[in-house]
Amino acid sequence: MTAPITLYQFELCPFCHKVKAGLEVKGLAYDKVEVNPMNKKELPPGLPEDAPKKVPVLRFADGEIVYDSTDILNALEAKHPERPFTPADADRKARSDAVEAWVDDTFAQALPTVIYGTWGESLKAAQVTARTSNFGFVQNIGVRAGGSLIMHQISKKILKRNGRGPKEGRAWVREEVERFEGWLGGDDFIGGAEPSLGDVAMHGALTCVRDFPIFAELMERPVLQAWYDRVQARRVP
Ligand SMILES: N[C@@H](CCC(=O)N[C@@H](CS)C(=O)NCC(=O)O)C(=O)O
Repeated sequence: MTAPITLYQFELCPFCHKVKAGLEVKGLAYDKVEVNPMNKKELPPGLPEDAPKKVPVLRFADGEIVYDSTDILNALEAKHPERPFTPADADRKARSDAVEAWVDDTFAQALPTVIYGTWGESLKAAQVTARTSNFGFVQNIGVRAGGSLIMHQISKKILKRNGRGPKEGRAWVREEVERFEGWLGGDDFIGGAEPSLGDVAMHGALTCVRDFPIFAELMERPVLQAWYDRVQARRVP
């Protein structure tokens, strides 16, 4: 059966995983359409002319089309107020919003370096893309090989731009995770007793790398793992 909500995505896009985490914390059913990163022809008609040709894009049950993960999550909260992820407390809300912004501006920027940083990771990325996409044979090979090769180069550039050596992606992500654990303090969630937008964003971003070596490494951290499992338990896939 077709679900009323459709997410247009790349399987290895942290911003798309943020949206999936938001939908699942709210217990909403949705369909996924894997977009070809080379031509993006699967993006839905009705996307505003001036919208960047990027994913995620979400089509809501009422037909409204929203792009940009932060705008999508805010629209989701407005249209589906059940299981809210906006803390009632103003300080908590400010912290949650700051964590969400940090996920976009810093954490998600570091992630390509642990998805495509080594040839082994790039190969894994090609496998994940092949498993989740429904492109034709030739397109599939192009996306897998070409995409991974391009992203491997991009990953090196990101590291350089951030003053890191070519093999320092995992160390960088570990440092960022330490920062997140600090913000969590001893609480169950960034939102306090309930998951907030910040928890949703970080959980989504981490789920994006669950098939990669960095994930197992990070899950050896008791604080992060306990928090990850707590948010996971709130997600209804
Ligand atoms: N600010 C946007 C960022 C979205 C974004 O950068 N998406 C990437 C994939 S992770 C994309 O679609 N890139 C395709 C391109 O730039 O051609 C959001 O939060 O949704």
